[in-house]
Amino acid sequence: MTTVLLTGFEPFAGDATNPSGDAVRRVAREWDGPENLVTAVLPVEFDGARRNLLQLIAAHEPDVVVATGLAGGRTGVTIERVAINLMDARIPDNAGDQPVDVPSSPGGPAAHFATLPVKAITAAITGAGIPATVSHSAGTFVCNHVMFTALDVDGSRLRRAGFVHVPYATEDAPAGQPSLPLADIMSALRIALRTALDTEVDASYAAGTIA
Ligand code: PCA
Repeated sequence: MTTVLLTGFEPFAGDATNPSGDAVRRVAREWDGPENLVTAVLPVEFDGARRNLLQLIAAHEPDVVVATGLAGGRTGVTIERVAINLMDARIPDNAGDQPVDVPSSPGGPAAHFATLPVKAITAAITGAGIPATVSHSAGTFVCNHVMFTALDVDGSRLRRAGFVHVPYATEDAPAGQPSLPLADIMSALRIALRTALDTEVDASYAAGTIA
């Protein structure tokens, strides 16, 4: 049986909610297979999130991992293409840790590319009328750390892993911030899972940026 691990995050930086965790809970409630879906809402803590993720992967041996988090200020869903081996926290995490210029994995490679079909996922979400783009930076906070950790795992079963950043949910967005309805964020995550499961070879089209 194919197993997929989908994660979101708890709220952080003073926000009352985090649309990634809220959407993941909803996707879990409505999942009707046929694959086995495991979901978790991770703490926004460098150490805690890494530990949780590694435990989940060891316990459930997923074939596919899709981690998600909030990127407040972005206008659409962004499919991350690369995780870098660097923690540089502008604010403390929810445990009070603020690593600066510390590698996610000492001695590891400088970066990992997502092994999800990022362009096929982006095209499928856009095709459903939800704004989505490929992103070339997952930042240097806990989300990038989790993405790097997932891609750094020496998992015999793990076939594909990556990260999806979502914007604020319209229901909870701070004034003036771009957002999407939580229902659209949830649909985007469902499409990302389905595409990651069903697409063998990624799409190829220009999705780069000049700067
Ligand atoms: N977003 C943060 C961490 C948790 C979350 O939802 C990030 O982008 O690193």
